[in-house]
Amino acid sequence: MKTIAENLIQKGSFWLPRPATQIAHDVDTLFYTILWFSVAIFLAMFIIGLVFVVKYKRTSTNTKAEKHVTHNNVAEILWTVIPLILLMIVFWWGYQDYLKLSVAPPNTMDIKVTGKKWFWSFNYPKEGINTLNEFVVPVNTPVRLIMASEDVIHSMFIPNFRVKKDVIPNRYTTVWFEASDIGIYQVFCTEYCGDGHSSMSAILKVMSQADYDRWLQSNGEDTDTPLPELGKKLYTAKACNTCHSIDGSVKVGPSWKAIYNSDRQMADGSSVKADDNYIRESVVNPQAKVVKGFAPVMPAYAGLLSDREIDAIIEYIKSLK
Ligand code: HEC
Ligand SMILES: [Cu+2]
Repeated sequence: MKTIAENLIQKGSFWLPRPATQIAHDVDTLFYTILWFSVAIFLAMFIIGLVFVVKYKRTSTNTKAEKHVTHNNVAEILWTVIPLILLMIVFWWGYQDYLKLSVAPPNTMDIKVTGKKWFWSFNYPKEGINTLNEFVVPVNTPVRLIMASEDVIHSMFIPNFRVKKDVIPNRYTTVWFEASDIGIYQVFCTEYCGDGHSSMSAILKVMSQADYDRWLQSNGEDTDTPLPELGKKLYTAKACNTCHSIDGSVKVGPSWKAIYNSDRQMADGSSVKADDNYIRESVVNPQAKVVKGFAPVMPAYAGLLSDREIDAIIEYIKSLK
């Protein structure tokens, strides 16, 4: 299974990350054709220019430089028609690839995607599985993402697949892909969406059909990792780190350092002990008790984290002394 680093950097070219869908290969072929063609034309023009500068240099002995040409029909038609033909070829070729990228085949597996400041949530409608910042698809299967935003404009970008589409509030946009390589891929948000934009990334795991079925059966849950370790993973995987530090520094939300079992001051003047139930409620329904000095901007994670995952986060917060 190829890692993110291999897919994005090591196994890519100087220009582009490693392609992992058929359409990515098609897009690259067009890109490299235009690139090297442009380089060839640039070099040819440059060399011809140089030759002319030398050949037609005005000197007392060079008589060729005397003739001043103002007009040449044949040359003008050629330098209009040839670039026109080249541009039409590029347009037609690009249009064909664009159609392939835009029109999904009829039998796709659909996943609902929600972009939200600052994480991605994925919903498998048939299986009833919800995941956060990580999703899984089988290899060699056409997959369609039906996407919407709950707040501002975000944008879904999977570099290895060469698919990118804005994710907009109040309407659905879609992208589709068919991964041809098993591996772990990085997903980015490519529309600046506020403070946490740079950490608004997700992971896409492409698995064999058998592994994918096993993942579905375990309901997409990680049941192997011990709780505190899982909690540490979830801290970044579920985007808590975009708003909460673990070193005492204040970000959008309070730091988690040493909050366990401490007395928390609420905005309404009351004081609450940060025990397991308080933490659980803060995650599932953050607006129930809002910490003093902070805006009630934490998204509710109800339905997005399993009980085991919430337990893991509580264990992790306990360990931050
Ligand atoms: C968009 C920013 C944001 C994200 C993402 C976020 N939080 Fe929060 N969180 C806040 C803010 C702001 C507060 C304080 C206001 C409040 O209590 O609602 C808070 C409060 C809390 C508290 C209470 C802390 C205290 O000092 O009493 C806990 C526990 C908590 N969040 C857990 C989490 C967990 C777990 C995650 C990830 C699964 C998470 N948060 C993701 C913004 C965020
Ligand atoms: Cu975003």
